[in-house]
Amino acid sequence: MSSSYDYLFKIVVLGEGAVGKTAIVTRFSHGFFRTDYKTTIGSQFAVKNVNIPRDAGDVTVKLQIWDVAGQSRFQILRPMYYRGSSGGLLVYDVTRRRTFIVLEEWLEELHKALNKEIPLVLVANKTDLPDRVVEPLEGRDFADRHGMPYIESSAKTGEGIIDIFSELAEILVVTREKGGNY
Ligand code: G3D
Ligand code: MG
Repeated sequence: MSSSYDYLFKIVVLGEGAVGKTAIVTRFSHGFFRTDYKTTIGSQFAVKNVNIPRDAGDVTVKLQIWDVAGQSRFQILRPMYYRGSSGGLLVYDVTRRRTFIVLEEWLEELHKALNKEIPLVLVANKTDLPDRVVEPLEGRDFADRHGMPYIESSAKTGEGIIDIFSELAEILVVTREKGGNY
């Protein structure tokens, strides 16, 4: 694993319990996933580099991905994990409407903790399952209203998983290049 990089970003993964947050991060990080020493209070992180193509050559982005526990009993601790994050994933399960409905609450919790908005990607997960109830149009509409990209994924088949992280890394690099302070 390369230790050199051009940018380092902390990413938080948000969404209800069992939407597939851990499965997405595990799939993306291919075994580099590890359990944090704070596992007992429900958080893990993974580290992975992503290369962003640029005219002057690839830019290497190191992502430190925090997989925060979704259960409500951890709610009081989550703001601590949000601190210092540059971007995030907002994940729902397309087979459970409730996980889509509560997205606004996740956004609110994040913004309250950070006192600012950060780039996010909306992730519609479990698209491999036949019993889908939240349609692509609904997800796209939510993403458009909040100015974030919409990506469909399956941690099971791998669909969309790389796209999620390269899209977010690209946005973060562009923001940083423009002089943003994320
Ligand atoms: P969480 O971290 O958001 O709480 P997990 O969710 O990653 O633990 O996933 C919850 C359950 O959903 C797991 O099932 C996991 O295997 C499954 N899952 C996650 N992503 C997908 C997906 O894209 N497709 C399908 N079919 N299943 C998925 P178990 O049974 O292990 O609890
Ligand atoms: Mg999990």
